[in-house]
Amino acid sequence: MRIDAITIFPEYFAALDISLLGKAQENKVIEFNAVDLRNYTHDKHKTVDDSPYGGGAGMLMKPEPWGEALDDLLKPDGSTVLIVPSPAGELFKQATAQELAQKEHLVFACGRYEGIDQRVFDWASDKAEVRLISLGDYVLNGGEVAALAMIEAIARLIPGVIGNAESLVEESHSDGLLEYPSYTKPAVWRELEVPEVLRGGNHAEIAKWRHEQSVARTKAVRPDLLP
Ligand code: JDQ
Repeated sequence: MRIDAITIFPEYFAALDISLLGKAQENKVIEFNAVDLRNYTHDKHKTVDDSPYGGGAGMLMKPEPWGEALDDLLKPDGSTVLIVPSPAGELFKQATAQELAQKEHLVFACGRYEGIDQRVFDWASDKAEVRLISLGDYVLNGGEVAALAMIEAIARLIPGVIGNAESLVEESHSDGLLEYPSYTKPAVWRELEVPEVLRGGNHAEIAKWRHEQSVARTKAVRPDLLP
């Protein structure tokens, strides 16, 4: 998979060179590229913002640099998915990550200020699949942090990115419940004991206990996830 991110802050994406995603890039399993939007400006001050028509506080990103960047990056065969992090988008879910992990080419359009001129997406919509996606119901300062979270959630589903493929199999069996509590050594730490059932070797009992813990936790903090 190839992933491009258009941004005025390409430094954010240095995080993708670390750990599992860094290894996946070295192994050519994913190719990642942060593109500086200011490279597509032509004035001395590399201007990317302007005031909004209709008034209102704050600035918007002007369309011309976005148009030139997308002219460069969108595949001519229409196979690119253009992802626009936005508080006004559909909610990003694990199912969204699974769907996007099947694609050949993703471009993230990371806005700043109050967002990007709407015509950029109207224009792109017959050259790419355009998806406005929200990371959650809170407001960030720009699209970069949301893009990083989405890229990590998507990339770890690509075969060869996660060392332990068993982790993914287990996740897919968790039925949309929250994780059960986990423990490692020592068996007693600061007078707190690891639950007895996990220390015996009864795997059926352990699976039953973990499922009950998952259901109880989900009921307590995320009842919306239960049927
Ligand atoms: C941008 C902003 C006021 C946008 C500019 C570009 N889930 C999620 N929260 N926030 C974002 C995504 C997000 C994404 C891109 C962004 C926020 N802002 C700031 C400020 C109104 C709209």
